[in-house]
Amino acid sequence: STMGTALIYDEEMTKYKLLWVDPACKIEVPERLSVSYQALVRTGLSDRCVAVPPREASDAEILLVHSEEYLEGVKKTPHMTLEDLKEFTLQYGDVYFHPNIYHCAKLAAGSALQLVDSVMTGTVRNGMALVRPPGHHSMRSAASGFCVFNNVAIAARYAKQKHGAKRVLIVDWDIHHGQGVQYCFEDDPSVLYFSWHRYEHQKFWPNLRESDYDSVGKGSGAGFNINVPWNKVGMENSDYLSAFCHVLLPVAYEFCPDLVLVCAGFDSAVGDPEGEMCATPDIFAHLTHLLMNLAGGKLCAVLEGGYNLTSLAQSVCQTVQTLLGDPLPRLANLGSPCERSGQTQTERCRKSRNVFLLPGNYALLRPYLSHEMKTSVEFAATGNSDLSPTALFTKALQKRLSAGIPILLRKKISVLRKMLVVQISGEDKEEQKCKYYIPMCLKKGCGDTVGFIQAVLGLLLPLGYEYDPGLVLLSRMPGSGVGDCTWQQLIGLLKGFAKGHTLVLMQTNDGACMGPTASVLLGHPAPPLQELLTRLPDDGDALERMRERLQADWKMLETLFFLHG
Ligand code: X5A
Ligand code: ZN
Repeated sequence: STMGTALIYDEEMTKYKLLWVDPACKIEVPERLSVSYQALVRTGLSDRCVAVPPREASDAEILLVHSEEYLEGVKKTPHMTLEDLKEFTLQYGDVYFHPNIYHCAKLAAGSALQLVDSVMTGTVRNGMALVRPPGHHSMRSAASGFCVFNNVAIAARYAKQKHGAKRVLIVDWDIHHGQGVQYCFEDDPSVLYFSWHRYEHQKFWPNLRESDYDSVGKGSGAGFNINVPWNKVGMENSDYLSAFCHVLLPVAYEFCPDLVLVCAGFDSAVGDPEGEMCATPDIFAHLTHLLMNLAGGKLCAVLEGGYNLTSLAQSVCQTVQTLLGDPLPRLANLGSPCERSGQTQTERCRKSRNVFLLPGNYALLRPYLSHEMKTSVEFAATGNSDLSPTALFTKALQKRLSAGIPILLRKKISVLRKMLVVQISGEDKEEQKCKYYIPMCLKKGCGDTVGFIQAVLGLLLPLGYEYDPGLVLLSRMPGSGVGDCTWQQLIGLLKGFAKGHTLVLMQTNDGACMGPTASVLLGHPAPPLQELLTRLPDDGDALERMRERLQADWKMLETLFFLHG
C-alpha cells in the first residue's frame, strides 16, 4: 500500500553487550531495543505497521561513508579475544566492541537502507528502523559514542546513488551532536544536516569546537549544516518547537528535500541520564508531524540514542503513531503559567479524530462563533478514511452541510471559550491592540508562496502552539490567491493542533481546490513547494517586525532561545 508505515526490527540486534566495566558505556544496553519494540507491540502499533526485514549492508554500501582500512579493522572483531577487543576499542572514544557487534552494525546500516528502499519505491509512505548499534557519531575511519557504522549517513548517500534523490534532509534530534554526519556532508550542498545538542559551551561530550552554531558547512556546502547548541540542560517542549519553527523548518522548506532522514535519538527526552532535558515524549509526535509534509511525506526515522528505557519506549511509540497518521496529542504548558490554569474545563478527550469538510458560507457560521463561545457546538463529521476525497466531497454536498451548519452547531462536541483569530492577507489592516486578533499583511499577498510559508512557519505555528486551540477553523476566501500546494501545506501543518480537529470553510467557488483540500484532510501528505527553491523572500523584514511586536504577548515568538546561558 502507498499509505503504510514500515517498521524494521530484528531481535538479532539485541545480541551484543558491554563485556567489561566502562562507566561511559554501561547505559547502551540491549534492552533499549527490546523495550522499544515491546511497547510498540503492547500498544498495537507494530500490528498497524508493515514489517520490513533488515538485511546486512554490503561492503560497497559501508564504503559509501567509511574507509577500507576501518572496515577491514571492524571485520576482524568477531574473531578477537576479549583482550583484543578491549585493545581495539581503546583507539576510539566512548564505544565498545563485542564479537557480534560487526554483524549487528551491518544489520543496522542495512535496516536504514531497507527503509530507504521501501519509502523511495513507494511501497510505504514512511517508516522507522529500530537499530543497534546507533550511527551518527561514527566517522570515516573511527567508531565513536556507541556507533560503529554511520547508518543515516550511509542511507543518505545510498538514496542519492540508488534512487536519484537530489536533496536529502537529515534532522538529528538526538541530544548529542552527530559529528560523524556533519563531517561526512559539511562540503556537500545536496545533504542538509540539522542537529541540536547539549553543548554547555563545549563542556559536554564530544566537546568539539565544531559543534557550535558557527559551523555552517564548507565550500559549496556552506549554509547546509545547522547546529543548535544548548548551553544549558533542562530544555523544554517549547524550546524544541521554537528551534523547529524559527530555525529548521524555514530552511527545510526552502531546501525542498526529496527525502527526510531522522537521526531519531530519544536521549533528548525527559529522564534521560545523558541529555538531562525536560521535553516530554509527546514532543516527538509533533517533531515528526512537522517534518511529514516535506518531501511528499517521505520520512525515514532511524533510532540513535535514548537511555531512559521508559522515556525511550514512550517516545518511540509517539513517533511511530504519528508516522501512522494518528491525531497528535495536545502539548500542555507551552504558554505562560497563569494562562494555563483556567483551561482544564475545555479539555475533552476524544479518541477518534474528526475531519471536517464543510463547503459553506462563513456568514452563516459567524453568529455562532463570535459571542464568547459559550455555546456547545457540534460539527458534522464527514471524515471517514474509507472514503476517497471525491466521495467525501460528494457526500458532504449531498448532506447539504453548508445549509445545515446553523442547526448542526447547536449540538455539542467541544466547548469553545475564546478564540484566536489570525488573518493572513495582502491588505494592510490597521495595527491591532487585541492580543487575540492578529492580522498579518503580506506585501505581495497570499499568492506569494515564500512570504506565506514564512508567516505560517515563523508566526502562525508558534502562536498556535502557545494558544493550544481546541478546534482549528480555517477559511479560504474567494480570490485569496493562495496556491493549492501552499493551501495544502497550511492545512497539513495546522492538523497538528487540536488533536486534528480541523474545520475548513471553502468560501470559494473554485471546485478544483476541493479535491486537494479533502486529500490533505484525509491524511495524505501535502505536495512539496518546488517554487521555494528558486524564489527569494520579500516579506522578511515586515514579518520580523511583526514577530518582534507580538513577542510581548506570545513567548513562543522569541527567537533568542538558543542563547541560553
Ligand atoms: C548514539 C548516542 C552517545 C554517546 C555518549 C558518550 N551516543 N558519552 O546517543
Ligand atoms: Zn545521543
